[in-house]
Amino acid sequence: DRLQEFLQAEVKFFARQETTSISISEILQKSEPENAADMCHAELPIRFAQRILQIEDIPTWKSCPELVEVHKLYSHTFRDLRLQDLNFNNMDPFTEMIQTLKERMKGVIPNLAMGMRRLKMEEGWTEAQITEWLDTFLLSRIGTEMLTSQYIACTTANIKTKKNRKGIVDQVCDPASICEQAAKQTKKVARQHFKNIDREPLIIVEHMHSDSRVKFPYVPQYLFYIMVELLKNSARATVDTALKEGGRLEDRPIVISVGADNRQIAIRVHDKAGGIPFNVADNVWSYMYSTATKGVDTEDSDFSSQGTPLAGYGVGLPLSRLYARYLGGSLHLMSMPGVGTSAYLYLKRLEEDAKEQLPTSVGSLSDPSSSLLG
Ligand code: W6P
Repeated sequence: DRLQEFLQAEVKFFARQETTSISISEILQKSEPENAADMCHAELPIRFAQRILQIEDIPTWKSCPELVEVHKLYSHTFRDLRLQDLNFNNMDPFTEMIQTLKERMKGVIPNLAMGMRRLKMEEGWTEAQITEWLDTFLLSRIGTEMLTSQYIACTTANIKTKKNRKGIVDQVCDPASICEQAAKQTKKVARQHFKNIDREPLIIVEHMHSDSRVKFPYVPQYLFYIMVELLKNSARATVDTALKEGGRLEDRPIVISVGADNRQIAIRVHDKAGGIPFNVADNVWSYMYSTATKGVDTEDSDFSSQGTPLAGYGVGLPLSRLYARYLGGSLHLMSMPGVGTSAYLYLKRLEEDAKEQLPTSVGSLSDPSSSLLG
């Protein structure tokens, strides 16, 4: 029908627009509901339209039911965004629409994971193709999730809202404290997983600046997610290795160090779990495996996924790396064969440096040099 045709043209039109990367400093400046709404209103249609075309860019997407489903969710959302006016005299309808679309988008990641599995099996997609496609798609999703979460948080601010918070951003985020919380969470998950056997790994957070702790403006939930994911991997490998090779868990402490200069925060998670086997190393950043489910003992896979909202799809590590990259940071793993593994997380410390890193173009699979946005 005509609305459908109109919307298809709109998708093409919006997908061609440039996205605007937002920095933490802009997020902080625009924390009044009207400003946060403006950002959503301006950015979301562009970003959703680009994802719709990224799906359509897969030649066989229509024969993949999971991709058809994601396409439907994104199209539905794009339509809502285009049909809903933003009226500052009554923001309720807009707020309701944002809340609805946030809810709707929750089913996207399991569908994408299943869809990619199908493309791998039926179309012979390679790991590298899948990783590239999902990195692009999910980096954008982190951004749209951030915008909608920030809007809702700014709109529903109340007395209970912690001071120093602006929406989802903590202006004095304390990385060492987040590391402590993540360690606590990981130990809890380990206890539940290993039942009554005493196999709780020792996790130490080194404080380099105990008197004047490092603080920086950041979204604490992103850092928490990354830290829990890294610690779960280290903890699991530590317990497995201690079982296999003998020795006490206390002799294999997982040590977290927090360092910083004026411009960046650095966090290292160091384990003595024997390193990452070379045949596994290539898969660490794959969405199709997780370090826990990659191995033979899939019955333990719930350990790696517990506490993450993306349970069971092995997306924890690659998604952690995307969260790091999203605001200009990076995540690296270094393995010492036979010894252990160090994860290095770097984050931008200055609010003007911590800027969204968004996908700029969608590389076509059939022609890597072509760009939908070029
Ligand atoms: C390991 C395997 C791994 C993956 C990710 C992070 C840390 C570790 N340690 O042995």
